[in-house]
Amino acid sequence: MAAADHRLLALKAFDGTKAGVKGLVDAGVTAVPSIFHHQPDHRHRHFTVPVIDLSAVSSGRAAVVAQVKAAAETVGFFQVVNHGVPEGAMSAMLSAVRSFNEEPVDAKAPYYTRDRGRRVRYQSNVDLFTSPAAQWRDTLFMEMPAEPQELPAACRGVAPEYAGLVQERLGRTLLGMLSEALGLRHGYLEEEQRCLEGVSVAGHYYPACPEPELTLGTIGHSDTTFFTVLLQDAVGGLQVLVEDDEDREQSAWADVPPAAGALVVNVGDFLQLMSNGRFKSVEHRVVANSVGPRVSVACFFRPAGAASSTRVLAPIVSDGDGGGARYRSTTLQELIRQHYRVKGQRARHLSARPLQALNLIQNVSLLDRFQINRWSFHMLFSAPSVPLPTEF
Ligand SMILES: O=C(O)CCC(=O)C(=O)O
Repeated sequence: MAAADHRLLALKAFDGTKAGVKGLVDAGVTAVPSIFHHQPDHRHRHFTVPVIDLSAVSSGRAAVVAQVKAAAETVGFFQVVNHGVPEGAMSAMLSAVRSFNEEPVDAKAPYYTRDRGRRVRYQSNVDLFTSPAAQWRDTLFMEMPAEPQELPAACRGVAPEYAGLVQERLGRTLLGMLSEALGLRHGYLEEEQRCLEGVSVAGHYYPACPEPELTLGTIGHSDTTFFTVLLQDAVGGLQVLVEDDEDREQSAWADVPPAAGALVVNVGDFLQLMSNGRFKSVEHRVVANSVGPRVSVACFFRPAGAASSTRVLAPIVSDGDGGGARYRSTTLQELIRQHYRVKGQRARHLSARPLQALNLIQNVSLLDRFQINRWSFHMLFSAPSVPLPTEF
């Protein structure tokens, strides 16, 4: 039997258990199955992702906006403390995701699905059958607002409340500051651009891994969002790709260590495009760990509603140098299609020609594809079009 057929059988067998990576660990695996093997990428550097204290907003708003602006324009990531989301809600959310994942397989199986029409989906690896290598992680994905009966009991009371707090208390404050950082009026991104109206929650569960150097918890990617708010427990493993402006080949992964009470914020692709490249949507990943489980909860802010895929996104400000539009207008649908194309290309090149391809492919971001007046990477990404996932 050809290797590809073997792999497909292994993927189907894994998916058919509906038990995810947690099921493998519970079954006592001591070696990471080959479907999870990734090419190693050990480029690492020290870099301190800024921690911004939002309690200072009332006394010194301009200084806090300046910190948010500096982080959004450079590394694209920052942590916030004193953000208004109570620690009790954060720890309840982490516990709910952990409890759900640690329920018996029979209790979780009804939620295990690849049906993109379902607003609540439990699965291991959304791109299991299209990605060259699977990731050591299971995810419970919940689109908000969700009816209580749609949600697993462990998350029923907790997830909607947590998502609402992140949206109302932190999201609104952040969008106000990001608007001001672009020289726009405070309410612009929320009211004119509707960047706060759609939120979905991904509860990730990363079981302890017997051979962490062979796999990844989450492959390097940027987010198809306006912005993302991430809650992580104390285990660690999140890394951000820090680029060297002088020499992009020197880019390397830097840890985003858990900080007590903090939430991690990152700019997504949509905001990079709308900000005309002033704000950066940066690649990040999660390394696998022999310690675990690790639990994290991402709140993704992206357009909501039935018509969202045809919504057109366009630059709303001049670029930082007073120039015109750096990106062409595009629909959300097209951005997401490209997101998957770039992700697939990158992963395939990495597994074929690791080092040479690493430099070439990792220097290309999704939004390079939409740039105007710059050399386009069209030839590199002229792969056939992929079906459009509704989940990102
Ligand atoms: O688990 C994490 O820390 C990161 C998850 C992530 O990157 C994502 O959900 O897009």
